[in-house]
Amino acid sequence: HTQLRGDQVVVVSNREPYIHDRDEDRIVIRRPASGLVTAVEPIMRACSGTWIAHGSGSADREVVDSGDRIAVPPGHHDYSLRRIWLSQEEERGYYYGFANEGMWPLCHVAHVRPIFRESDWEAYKAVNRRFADAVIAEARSDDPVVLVQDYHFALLPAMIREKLPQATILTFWHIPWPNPESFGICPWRREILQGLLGSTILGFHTRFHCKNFIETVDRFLEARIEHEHAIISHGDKETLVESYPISIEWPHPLESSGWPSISDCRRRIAELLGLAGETCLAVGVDRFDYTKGIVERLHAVERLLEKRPEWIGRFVFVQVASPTRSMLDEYRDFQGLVGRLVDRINARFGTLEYIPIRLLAAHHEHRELIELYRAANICVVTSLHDGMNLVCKEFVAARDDDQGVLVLSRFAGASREMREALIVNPYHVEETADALHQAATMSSEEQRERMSSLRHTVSEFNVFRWAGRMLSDAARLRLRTRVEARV
Ligand code: ADQ
Repeated sequence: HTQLRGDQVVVVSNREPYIHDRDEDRIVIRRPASGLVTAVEPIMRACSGTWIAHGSGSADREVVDSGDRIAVPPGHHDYSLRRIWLSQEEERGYYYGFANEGMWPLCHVAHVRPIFRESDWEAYKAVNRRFADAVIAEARSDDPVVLVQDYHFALLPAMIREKLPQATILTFWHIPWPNPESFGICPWRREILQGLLGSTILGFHTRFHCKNFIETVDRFLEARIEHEHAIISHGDKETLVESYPISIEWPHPLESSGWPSISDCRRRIAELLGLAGETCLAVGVDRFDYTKGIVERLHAVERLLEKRPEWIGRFVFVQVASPTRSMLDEYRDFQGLVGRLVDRINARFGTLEYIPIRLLAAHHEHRELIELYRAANICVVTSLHDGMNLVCKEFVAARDDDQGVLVLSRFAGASREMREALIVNPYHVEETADALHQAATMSSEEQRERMSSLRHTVSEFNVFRWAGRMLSDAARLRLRTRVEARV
């Protein structure tokens, strides 16, 4: 990040990296289950700057100073977190409404119909305006570097650009971008595209999403597109559309303090879940979201037990799912549906001693997830559509023994890089069930070959590389703007 030394970096995201909650007379600090925070926090720790986010914890207001700021991480104080307070109404319209009932299903094309309410759109615009005002108030110069995160803030880049024309605005879209036909159903498609084109750089995880975005602009806006360099000119402004596959920290921050041995992890998890000695353990870790393919993977487990009864009593699948967006019917209904499906499969194949599927519907600490990843024989990621997916990378990072098999959906951005996984179409139950069997019977040599190659990829293309590439592109464009201004 040295190329931006001396420049001010401001991050905007909906979710905060640290949440302060009141637990009777104590304040507890939580880290949210979010791929975005996992990915962006290391940059902020390295650059020290300001992170602007929605203050959502019950004790958040008690710990900030009069500027609504707090130095984080707790005990380290590397950068400053500025909290924006949203009313319930704002949160309902902007976050639950437009962002999560409109944009999220719109971009994931996961057969959940997006809902577009005029009132949600109004709230979305108003909240984007509030965050833009906060960025402008934080700016100490006319050209800060602003990192805008995700689909909650599609309008923010143009709003910032209007007041700070010299700012370098890097917008990263953490979810997929659909094709023009799919995106075109959004009533405010033009406003959203124009908002995003306020960015200096617009990043997606894959080239495929970049291509979809460029085609969407081509279809709905008057813009000049230089296909060769992926540059869109709209008005007098240029936006570079580029792919930056996100990743995780490597080495893992918990690794330095020494991980418990694989056999200890295995013993503890076996004890916790009452597993028999020879059990093949498969795990899934997700937010409890309908795009993650949890139902499809349960069907695959059921099919495995049905077509290969030798696994009954010896194959256990653990699904860790942290409840998310539970305010929305779609999410509550989905949690209910998964619960009923698990009960049905367990009733069909389970006995007093054997429970084939364990659903742990709760947020887990990172070290608990590491323990589970290290205890598992198989990690199952079957997203129906996923920008990237970090769980598969976390699993690989946790396996310094070069063992364990990854079953990965071809519809997760990660499948483009992680070729040595067993790649499946999650909609194809038979294929996924067969992949589970293949994983469960894979020789230790083959596991080692695949896993060491995956580990090489993730260690090489880690989150520092993601941030580094984006920031060095930003530095290059800043330099060019300065040179051009002099001419
Ligand atoms: P998410 O949809 O949140 O992220 P993902 O990339 O898998 O998906 O990240 C989830 C994170 O939450 C992981 O770090 C995981 O460990 C953690 N997590 C999940 N379940 C948990 C639980 N029960 N308890 C504790 N932690 C849990 C969005 C996009 C992705 C993209 C990321 C980053 O949807 O496609 O990879 O942003 O860009």
